[in-house]
Amino acid sequence: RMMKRQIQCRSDLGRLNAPFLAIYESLIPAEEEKAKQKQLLTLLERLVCTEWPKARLYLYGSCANSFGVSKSDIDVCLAIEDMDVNKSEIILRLADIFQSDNLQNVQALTRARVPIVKLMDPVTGLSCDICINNILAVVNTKLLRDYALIDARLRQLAFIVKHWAKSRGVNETYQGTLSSYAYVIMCIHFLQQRRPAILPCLQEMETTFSATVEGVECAFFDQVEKLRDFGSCNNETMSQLVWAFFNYWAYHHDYANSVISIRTRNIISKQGKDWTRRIGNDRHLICIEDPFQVSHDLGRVVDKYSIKVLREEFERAADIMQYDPNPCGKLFEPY
Ligand code: 3AT
Ligand code: MG
Repeated sequence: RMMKRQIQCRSDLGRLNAPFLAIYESLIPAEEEKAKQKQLLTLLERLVCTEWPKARLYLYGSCANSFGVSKSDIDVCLAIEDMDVNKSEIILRLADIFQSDNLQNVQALTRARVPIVKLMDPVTGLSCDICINNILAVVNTKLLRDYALIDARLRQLAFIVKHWAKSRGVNETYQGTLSSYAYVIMCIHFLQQRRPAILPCLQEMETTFSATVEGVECAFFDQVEKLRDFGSCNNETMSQLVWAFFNYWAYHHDYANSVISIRTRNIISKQGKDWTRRIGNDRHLICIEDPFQVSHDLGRVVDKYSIKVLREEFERAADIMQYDPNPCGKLFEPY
């Protein structure tokens, strides 16, 4: 199956670049959305500080990693120094505080894998999820944002891939498909693999940023303004990259043996990580190494049914990119 096709890409890809860029542009959030996010964060900071004066709030996820499309919910992390805090108690207390300040749809989800408070702010119209002390997510948000600043094509490709995944119903972790975070890591890895490379490996360069979070050492080069020319030897366009991305995941990735790793800028072996068999619920059917929690496979949510769905969608997308006269229409067709 892997070698099913070793074909050349279509010759008219150049003509498809403008339509893909237009879709990308249409998904970018307006400046006023950023202002609303700030406004809500300021309100939440004021409320939280009355109870925990030393606490800090951080935006993370797509509202802060630059991969957020317009009208996304925002993700907020409450950082409280005191390490033996009981997260459920804090979540319940936060819900009380927010409820008495007229925030709407306040829900405390204390039994979720990551306990959160959900709310909707009627003034800005924004919905948000607040978690406690999830600092690794704040740090991986910074890593993704820094990668996006190196070459504009990462953000363009990731917007198209996320938009495709949402349209096709394969961005639902509770149904065994991949998170947005996993898709962005796949895009970074893909651009590290182009020849000449479009992205470097920030974790293999000199350390200019480091943080130890929950015993995990997170270190990488973050002076990305010095890397603005990094990808300039490669002049592949968006449509070529979209074509090649789907072609890779449809027909070239070795699902049986390979793990993609942006930490090492390489494809590494499942054997080396002992990800060759099912352990508990981790089946390792598509292996995507988390850049910091290296024992975490971001593909662990995928099961024997959803892997089929996912691979068929990659093949569908690759075939549309290869043969369809109007791929932009077909690619994002609701499933
Ligand atoms: P959307 O635009 O909301 O779809 P997002 O970038 O906010 O995309 P997610 O909602 O999937 O992405 O996740 C929110 C953040 O949580 C992104 C990342 O910083 C962190 N995160 C998500 N999944 C994981 C994971 N498995 N391991 C570590 N961090 C994760
Ligand atoms: Mg999100």
